[in-house]
Amino acid sequence: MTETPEKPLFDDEAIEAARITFARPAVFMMGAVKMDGLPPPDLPEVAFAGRSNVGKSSLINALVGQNHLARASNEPGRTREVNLFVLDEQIRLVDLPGYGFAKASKTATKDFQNLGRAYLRGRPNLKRVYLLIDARHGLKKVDDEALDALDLAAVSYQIVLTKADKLKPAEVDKVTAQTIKAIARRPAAFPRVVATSSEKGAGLPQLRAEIILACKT
Ligand SMILES: Nc1nc2c(ncn2[C@@H]2O[C@H](COP(=O)(O)OP(=O)(O)OP(=O)(O)O)[C@@H](O)[C@H]2O)c(=O)[nH]1
Ligand SMILES: [Mg+2]
Repeated sequence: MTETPEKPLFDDEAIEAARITFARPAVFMMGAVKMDGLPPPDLPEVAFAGRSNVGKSSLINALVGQNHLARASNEPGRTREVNLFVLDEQIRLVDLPGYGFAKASKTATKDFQNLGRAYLRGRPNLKRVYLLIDARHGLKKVDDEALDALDLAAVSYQIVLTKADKLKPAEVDKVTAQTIKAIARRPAAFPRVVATSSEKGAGLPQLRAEIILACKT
């Protein structure tokens, strides 16, 4: 068996171990509005970033199998703080405010987006950022800007496609391949792209395994 960047390859054991960890209790720890309000960097963290409404909060809920842990909503700009959740007392999952959203007051938007940026640049225990992209839309200009910033800050990130249930499997494969191609030369990008559906569960076992692996390294 060879590993190709298109197909995340984890053996059954890794998938099962990740499933067990994510089935353990996940609790809300805190919402921080300032960098100095964050807890000490004493546990590995993975963060979920991406455009407003792309499905960050929903994905966290789906990964841990709890519908109401992170607040998901139809209303873009729902998550305005850096929200931290602790899984099994060993990994922190971090829900970041979304970008590319213009409806809130300009200053407020700027404030919470700056906080997201500061978090991404300045968190020593941040193991990986999951940059979420709506599978229906693929990478947009505003996403490229986020990727530029992550590359510049040398923060390791991996692209996760969301809402795959809204597309046919062949279309999901096509967007996945296009995305892999688009990030190939980006220095801080992880080469595997995971297509997920928080609604239907597709891709979640692989993503759980990716997160466990990222936290071990
Ligand atoms: N069909 C489908 N809808 C989804 C999926 N994930 C999220 N959604 C919907 O997309 C909308 C936004 O989801 P959220 O999880 O709140 O998005 P967010 O990225 O946290 O948004 P902000 O906090 O505003 O940045 C909600 O109406 C969700 O129900 C999915 O996998 N499939
Ligand atoms: Mg949210």
